Amino acid sequence: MLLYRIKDHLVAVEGTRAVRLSHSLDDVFTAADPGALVRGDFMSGTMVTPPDVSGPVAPPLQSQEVWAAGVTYFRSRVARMDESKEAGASSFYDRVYEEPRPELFFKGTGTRARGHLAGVRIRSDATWSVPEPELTLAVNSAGRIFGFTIGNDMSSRDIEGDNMLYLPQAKVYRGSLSLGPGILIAESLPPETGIHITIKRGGAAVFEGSTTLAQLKRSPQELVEWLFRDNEFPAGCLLLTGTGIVPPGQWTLAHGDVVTIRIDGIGTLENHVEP
Ligand code: DO4
Ligand code: MG
Repeated sequence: MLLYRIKDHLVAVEGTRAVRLSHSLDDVFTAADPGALVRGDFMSGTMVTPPDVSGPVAPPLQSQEVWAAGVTYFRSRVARMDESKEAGASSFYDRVYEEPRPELFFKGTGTRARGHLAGVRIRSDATWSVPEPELTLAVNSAGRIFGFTIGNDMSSRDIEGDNMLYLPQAKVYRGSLSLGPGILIAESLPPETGIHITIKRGGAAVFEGSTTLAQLKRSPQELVEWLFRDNEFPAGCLLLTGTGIVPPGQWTLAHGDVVTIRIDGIGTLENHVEP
């Protein structure tokens, strides 16, 4: 079942049946068993026409914070070590990939998140920018994973590579996050689940990449346990699980590029890079 935020309410879709729910996303993220809440609501709610994902869809969050994990795939470790070589920081990435404690950073709240078919941005002071296609966990206030969506962790590689202390600026800026279109209600996904990205420029593909969840070094549950350690999320949270796809070398995004991320079983998140 997929859950979409449409205007001020939620619509759940399963097969050809679409139902307007009586609960809000905050209700879902704070329920002890969000899946049961949504399924109960789905049985009794009003049928509506299915959401039109050929048009813009609001990001699937309300009061939730959005966090992100990093260097959780070997590909990300290699790319980060390369970009930070000159700053002498490459061993930090190697260590965080191997050590028990993961990299976790705050990415934003609803005010910073963009939805499906909205624009994302590259920083005006960055010269090397990439999208990061990431499986994103929907986690309730008790730390229970109840769903999955698609996240784009837009990143300025030159700024992060220059100095690791610039990470918040490389990662958190206007238009640096997109999410959606819907949340797949499920507690786990098979390891063969594919994550795919295509970037188009002037209508032609200029970068394509794929990975699978089998390449994710840490389990979603492990990442959530670290995130909730000595922390609390009264409205639940969304957690991006890191990227396993990084374009090669100095490849950079440009204004007008269209970034399409597909995750098997969840859907397709598309965003253009704003001028
Ligand atoms: O250390 C920088 C961030 C890593 C990241 O965002 C990722 O691996 O996805
Ligand atoms: Mg990332």
